[in-house]
Amino acid sequence: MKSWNDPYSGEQSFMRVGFADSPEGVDIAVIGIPYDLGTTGRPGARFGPRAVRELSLAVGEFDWGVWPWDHDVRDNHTVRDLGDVQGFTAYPDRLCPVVEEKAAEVLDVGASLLSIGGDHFVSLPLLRAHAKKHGPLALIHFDAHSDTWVDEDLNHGTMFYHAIKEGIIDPACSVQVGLRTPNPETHGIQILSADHCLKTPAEEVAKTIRERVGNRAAYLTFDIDFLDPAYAPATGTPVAGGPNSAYARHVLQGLAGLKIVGADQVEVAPHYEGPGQITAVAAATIAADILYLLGKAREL
Ligand SMILES: [Mn+2]
Repeated sequence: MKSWNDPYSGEQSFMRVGFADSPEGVDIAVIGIPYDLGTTGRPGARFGPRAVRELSLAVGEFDWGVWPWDHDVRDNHTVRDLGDVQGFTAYPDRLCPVVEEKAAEVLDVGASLLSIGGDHFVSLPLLRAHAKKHGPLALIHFDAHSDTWVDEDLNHGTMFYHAIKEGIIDPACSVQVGLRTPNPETHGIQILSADHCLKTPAEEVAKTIRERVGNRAAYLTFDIDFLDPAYAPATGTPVAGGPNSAYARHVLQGLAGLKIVGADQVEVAPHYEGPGQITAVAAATIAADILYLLGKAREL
């Protein structure tokens, strides 16, 4: 019988899907990547997975699903939380091999992967694993920052430059949404700036993204600082002048039907929250929408 669940008690797996030790038999796996040594601004995103999981208990409270989706993604697909990837706490050089191996383990059984960061650098090993399986990917990137700085340093502002250089994302079918910091080089990626978003209906932005990506295998990455700091203050590098969480959700919901083969939600640093845990509420809701998109992609 369908019911609801107390959001303040019980096991804290993502949206209460339950933990599993192995991706065997799983359609969509969720992992946490508690890493923040790639951060250039305020640290603390290593606490992100815990905060997002906690608030996901409220987002996933109802067995009927998440509004306004007309079904429960947990009914259509076996979703399990594989817990946090560990083994790199103070060792940045270990992060990439450890995360890439965990992601490959999930992708090898044919499951899709939703990762919760962690700072944005974690996207690099995730992209490497997905590109190994699917070839060069279309990147759908929500962020205040381009993260494509031309720099040999490996941090959360350079990893998409490295991904382009490695040939694991294809700029010609990639798009960055919400940017509002100087980015001298686009590297051939289409940019839909925050100002463009604020002047353009979400449905139209979603249509532009759909046209850009086409039927390519896509990787979706959502930095919570895409949102204005009014809606997401608890993040490493907040930038004023961004869209709100309703707008973000509308754009995401407009991407249903794209072949999204993997995704992450990153950069929640919960110690900068004000009252109400609003950043984690937004992040958990957005992560739930992304989970639906991964489910929809598996139904294509
Ligand atoms: Mn950012």
